[in-house]
Amino acid sequence: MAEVKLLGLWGSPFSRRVEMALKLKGIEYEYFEEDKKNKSPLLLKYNPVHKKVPVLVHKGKPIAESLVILEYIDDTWGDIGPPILPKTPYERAMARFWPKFIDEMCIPTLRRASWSEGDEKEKAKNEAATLLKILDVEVKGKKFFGGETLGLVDIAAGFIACWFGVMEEIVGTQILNKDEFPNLCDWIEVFNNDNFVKQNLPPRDRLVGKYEAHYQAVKQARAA
Ligand SMILES: N[C@@H](CCC(=O)N[C@@H](CS)C(=O)NCC(=O)O)C(=O)O
Repeated sequence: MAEVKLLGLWGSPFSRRVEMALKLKGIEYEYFEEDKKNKSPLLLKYNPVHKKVPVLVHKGKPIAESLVILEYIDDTWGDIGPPILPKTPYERAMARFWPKFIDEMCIPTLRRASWSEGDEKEKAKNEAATLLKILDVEVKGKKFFGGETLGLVDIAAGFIACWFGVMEEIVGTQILNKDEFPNLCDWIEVFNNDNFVKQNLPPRDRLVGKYEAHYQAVKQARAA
């Protein structure tokens, strides 16, 4: 039995974070693809609270929530591969602050800005622009959020670099554009073209198909 197992979903930005961290560290793991509509007994057993992927199982012990898992990986295999979190207390605090901002504020707003309609959509688009501007200022003058190398904040912000771009393409918005967010767009280019990152993002055409189907389903539900 593998010492490290990952229960994930190929198109999930959260399980991709964990895959990226494991690969960055060079940790071997056994991957189990879940089915959202038919969750495995393993997932229900190991993440009874949220019943969501990703779940990392290390030596039989489960860890849920992607950001918690990323820290666990860095703590457990700290001396293997590049660090995911910085070393000093202040830098570590900041490296935790931004992913929380991304998960609690940016991702829900960017989703609403994409999938909602009418007034709700317009309101979400404005809110999204305000939040993206904050990240644009934060990344100004840096290659990655943490400096010269890929770290926790970049891995967490992958949703903005990859998934949100696909969502914008499907719904026909251009909230994230170079004129308004030049620094964030530069970071996206660096992130998406990084050789390591590229190998660990979902295939774009498959993601387009998944989100197209999602958008159709949202529209049908609205019309019903
Ligand atoms: N906060 C969680 C979010 C995980 C999450 O939303 N996972 C989704 C896939 S993208 C899931 O498993 N959804 C199943 C469901 O909602 O039933 C994390 O960071 O791990």
